[in-house]
Amino acid sequence: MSAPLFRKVLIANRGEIALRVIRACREMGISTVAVYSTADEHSLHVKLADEAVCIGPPRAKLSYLNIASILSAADITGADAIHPGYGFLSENAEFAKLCQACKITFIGPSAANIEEMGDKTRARRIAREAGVPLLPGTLSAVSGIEEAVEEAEKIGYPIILKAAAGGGGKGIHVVYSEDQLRSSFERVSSEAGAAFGNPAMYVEKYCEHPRHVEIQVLCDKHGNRISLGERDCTIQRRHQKMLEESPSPIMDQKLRESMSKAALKLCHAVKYENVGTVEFLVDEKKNFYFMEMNTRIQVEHPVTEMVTGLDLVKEQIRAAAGKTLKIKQSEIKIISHSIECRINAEDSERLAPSPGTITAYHLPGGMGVRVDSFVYDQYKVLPYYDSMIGKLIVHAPTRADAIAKMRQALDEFVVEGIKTNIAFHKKILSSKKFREASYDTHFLEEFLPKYE
Ligand code: MV4
Repeated sequence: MSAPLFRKVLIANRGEIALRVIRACREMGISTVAVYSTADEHSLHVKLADEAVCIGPPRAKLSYLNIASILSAADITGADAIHPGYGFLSENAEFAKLCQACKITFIGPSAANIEEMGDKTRARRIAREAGVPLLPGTLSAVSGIEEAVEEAEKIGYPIILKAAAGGGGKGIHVVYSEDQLRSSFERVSSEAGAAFGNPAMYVEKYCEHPRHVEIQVLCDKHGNRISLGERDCTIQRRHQKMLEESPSPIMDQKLRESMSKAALKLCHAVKYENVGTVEFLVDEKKNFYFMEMNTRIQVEHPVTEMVTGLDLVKEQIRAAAGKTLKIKQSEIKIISHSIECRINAEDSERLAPSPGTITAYHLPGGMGVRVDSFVYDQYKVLPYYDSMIGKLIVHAPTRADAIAKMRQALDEFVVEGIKTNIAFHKKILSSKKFREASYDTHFLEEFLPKYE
C-alpha cells in the first residue's frame, strides 16, 4: 500500500460527522485524534479515534469553538491536518489561517475562499461578475433604513432583508411594504449584529414560492472542478433542513447542466479548492438564482454519495493533500435516487429539543439503507449541542422506490426514552404533495397545522 496522505488527522467536531470523518481516515490508513468536551466523554467519536484529547467544558464556545485548545491538541498529538466537519469552526477563515500558520493542513478550501463566500454581498458581487444569475438586490450592504427603503423601492416589494455576515436561515426577514421595512429594519439588523458580530444587511427581491436546490462541487488544487449534481433541500422547518434528496424531482438534465455550469463558474472565479455547495433558489418557471455558497462538507452530503458512488470525505482529504481529482465530469452519471431524513431528538409538535437518556435503540437495515449516527442504547442526548442524533439515508433506483424504502426504514427505527421526529417524517413521506413532489419552501408551514 502507498503511504497515507496524512499521518494523523485531528477531527475538530463531535457527533455523527466526527464518526464519518474518523471512518474515512481509518480506511485511508490515517491515524485519528478526537477532541471532546467534558460532556462528551462517553461519546463514540472518543472511543473510535486512535487518540482523544479533552478540550474544555460542555459549552461549545469553550471547547469545540476554542481555537487555542484545538490547535494545542493538534500540536501535542502531532496531527498534520485538521478536519473541521460542519458547523463549529468549519467556515471560520481565521481558524483556517491559524492552521496554516501552525503548518497544519486545514481540510477544506483556502482561508481566502472562506472569506470570499462568508461575506454574502461579496459572494453576490463575485457571482454577478462571473455571470451567475442573481435575484435583483443590492451588491453591498445598505447603510441604513433610508438606503434600504430606496433600494426596496427600486426592486419592488416583497423584499427580503438578509444579514451580510449571515447564512442559512439566521438574520433574514421578509418585508411586504415600506411601513413593514421601516418598523423592522433596526430590530433585524441588531439581531444580525448579536448573532454574527456584524449588523450589516442587504436587500433582495423575495422569491415567494421557491425550491431550494444546491449543487455539490468537488475541486482540487490544480484547477480541476466538477459538479456532482444537485440536492433538493426544499423541506425545511424554521430554516432547518429536515429531509433532502438527490436528484431533485424538479430537475432535468438540461437544468442540471446549466445550474452546474453556473456553480462551476463561481468556483473558477475564486479558484475554489475542496468540496463546496452552491445554493440556488428555483422559481415556479424554473429560473434559478444564486443564493450563497457553503464552503464545508454539509450534513446532507450522503445523498450525493449514494447517487454518485463517491466518498466525499475521502475526496475532501485527497484534495486537501494536493491530489488531482481522479474522476472527470463525463464520468458522473446520476441514474438512481437517494433520500435523507435527519433524525432529531425533538418534540415535533412543540418544535422543542428533547434531550435525555435513550432507553431502547434499534436501527433499520437492508439493501440501500444507511444510518450515520453516533448514539446508542443508554446514550444520554445532551442539551448543549444540536438535536440531530443521526441521519437515515436510503438509495434505490427511482424516487418512488426510495420513498417506499424510507417509509419501511422509518417503521423499523426504534428510539425510546426521548422524543424524535421519526413519526413526523412518516407523515411527510405519506403526504400527497411530497409524493407528487409538488411543494415549495412553505410546505412544512402549511403541512404542520394538519399534522398537529
Ligand atoms: C430567500 C428566499 C426567497 N427569496 N431569498 C432561507 C435560508 C437562506 N439560505 C435563505 N433563505 C431564503 N432566501 C430570496 N430572495 C427564500 C428562502 C427560504 C425560505 C424563506 C422563508 C421560509 C422558508 C424558507 C425555506 C427555504 C428558503
